Amino acid sequence: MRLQDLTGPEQLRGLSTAELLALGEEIRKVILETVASTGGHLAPNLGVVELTLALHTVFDSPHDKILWDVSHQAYVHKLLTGRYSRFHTLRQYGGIAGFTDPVESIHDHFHWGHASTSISAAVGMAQARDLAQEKYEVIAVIGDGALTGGMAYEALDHVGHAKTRMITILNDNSMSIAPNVGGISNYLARIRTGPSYQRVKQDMAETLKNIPLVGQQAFEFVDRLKEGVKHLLVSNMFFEDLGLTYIGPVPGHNLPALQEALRQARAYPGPTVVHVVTTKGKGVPYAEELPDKFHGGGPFDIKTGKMQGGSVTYSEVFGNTMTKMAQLDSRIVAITAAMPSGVGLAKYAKEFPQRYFDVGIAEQHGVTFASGLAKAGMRPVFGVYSTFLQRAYDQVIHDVALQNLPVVISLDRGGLVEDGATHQGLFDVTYLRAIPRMLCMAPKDENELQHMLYTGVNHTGPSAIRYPRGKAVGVPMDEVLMPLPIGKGELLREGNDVALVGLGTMVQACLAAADQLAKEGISAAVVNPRFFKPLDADLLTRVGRDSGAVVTVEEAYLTGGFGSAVLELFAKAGVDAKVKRVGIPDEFVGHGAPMYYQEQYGLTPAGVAEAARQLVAQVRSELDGRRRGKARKAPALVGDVASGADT
Ligand SMILES: Cc1ncc(C[n+]2csc(CCOP(=O)(O)OP(=O)(O)O)c2C)c(N)n1
Repeated sequence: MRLQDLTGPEQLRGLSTAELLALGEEIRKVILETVASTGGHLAPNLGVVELTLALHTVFDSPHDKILWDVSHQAYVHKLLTGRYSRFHTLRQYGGIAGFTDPVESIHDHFHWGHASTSISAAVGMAQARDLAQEKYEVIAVIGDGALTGGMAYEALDHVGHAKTRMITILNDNSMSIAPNVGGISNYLARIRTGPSYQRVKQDMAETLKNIPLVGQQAFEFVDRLKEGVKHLLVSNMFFEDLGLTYIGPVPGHNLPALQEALRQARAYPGPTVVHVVTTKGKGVPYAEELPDKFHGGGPFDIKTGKMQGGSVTYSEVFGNTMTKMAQLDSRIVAITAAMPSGVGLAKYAKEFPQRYFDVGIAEQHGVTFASGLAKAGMRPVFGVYSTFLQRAYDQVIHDVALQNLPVVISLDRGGLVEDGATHQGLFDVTYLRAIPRMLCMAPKDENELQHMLYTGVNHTGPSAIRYPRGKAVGVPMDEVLMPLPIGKGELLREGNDVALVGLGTMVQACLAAADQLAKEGISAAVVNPRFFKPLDADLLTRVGRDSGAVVTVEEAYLTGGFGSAVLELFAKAGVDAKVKRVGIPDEFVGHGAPMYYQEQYGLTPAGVAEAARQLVAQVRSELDGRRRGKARKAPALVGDVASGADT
């Protein structure tokens, strides 16, 4: 059976072990070739080839429900469930998603990309099944990294208590993105390296030398495996005391052993945990060697694994500034929730191991842990992706802002990202600016980012800085870090027909739009607000009054966002100006290169120029109308202008 002929997992069930393993090798090849050209999650998927084959041969998807935690490791599942022909479009605009998505397949049950949710959702489905007196299996597949997230424990606590029939597969490769951390991780390591697992692994390796097998030999082989797997049922205090039956550890690249363990789990009436030991990056030497680097990322050279280098990124500037600040100030400490490389803290971690904390995939704990550090005199900086901070919203409000503690939250990936709706950093402006006392900043370039970080750590209360993914602007960097005046923006360009106010890096689009408009005889002011809380009321009301037409631009949701803040300010100050807001409307934004969405939503120089043109035309025509006495005296118009760019 070739992958191209496979239309669904039901076809797998008649295949021999040798045929399935051959299919597995083809899957590895397809994933490697595709991810090398599209980017994506390589190592996690290479590690679950045999596990996914076992799941789809023992269970009957979609009748049985397989839920992938995070779901970045679901490429094999996608290939086995009829998506081979479109797989080359992985993560491209309009193509196959990088995560599971029910819109894409009946074999996918959730469109998610945040960690530690699968056991909660699985126990919910299992309880619903029981209430409806239906019969199917619910299986949550969760990595040891995702098992560091608190919600996974809340769910296990519930499962053990509810005694609901469901299977949790713990895919233990000892890695989160970086090497996994924490007490539970150490506990799993002790099981993996314990004598009983080592013996079983050895026995099975010997047995497997006999593959491919036929006839009587094959039966004997399976019998021996069953014997072997029986020894796997070692007592496991942690899971068993919670009320779950533990099976494992199972060698995760041994297909018959996996199948046997899954069958055993299926035969149990109550909740079970199957502990599977896998190798992240399995089968591709450079991915096995550097599973961290090949966890997820951009395209690379398939022969060497070399990724393209490039200009400096905002994450690197964050990391470099942290190092610089830590050298000057012994109170500086850095926190990450399992993303040391992603947020740019890897180098800092080497230089300041004592003042660096990887808390695991535990954003909630990370924020409250920071509050403790701040309370006791430190200046904690939590480097976190915008989308993952959503997890810790109450902790930011209740444990940091309400306590008025000097915690800096540095939000990377604020704005559009390739990964799609699960990972877009588009809510942060809205959710941060709603919090009293929160100082909210967005830099126009990397030089401003370093000064904002310095401003944050020297501020007496909570602060947040949001900046986008990827390449910085490429401006020269000041040697000396300086605190910025709180709540003060900068007027970058004078102009009296319209004011363009871009939040963060949208300032760059506004500057380019102003150049274009100047050629057309429209004089545009450009404002860098720097702070989206507090706003620079003096500057914004002045440009509003001077031009009577303001375009706000933000790579964030319009609902309650920066443009809304400007409208609130103008309403309060009685500024008679038309405001047109350019940003993301009230819908989820899919996967694919951010530039496609920037174009769609008008977040480009051309889009901003067009919004300004329309606004200026409207202001001029109303003025003309009034002059000609055709219009009745218009009431002061403060608010949105109906337009395509502001829906
Ligand atoms: C709430 C949250 N924080 C951070 C991440 C980023 N992230 C994606 S996968 C991953 C590591 C997951 O490790 P594990 O569950 O062991 O899966 P593996 O990739 O090792 O198979 C992390 C930290 C996330 N998806 N969700």
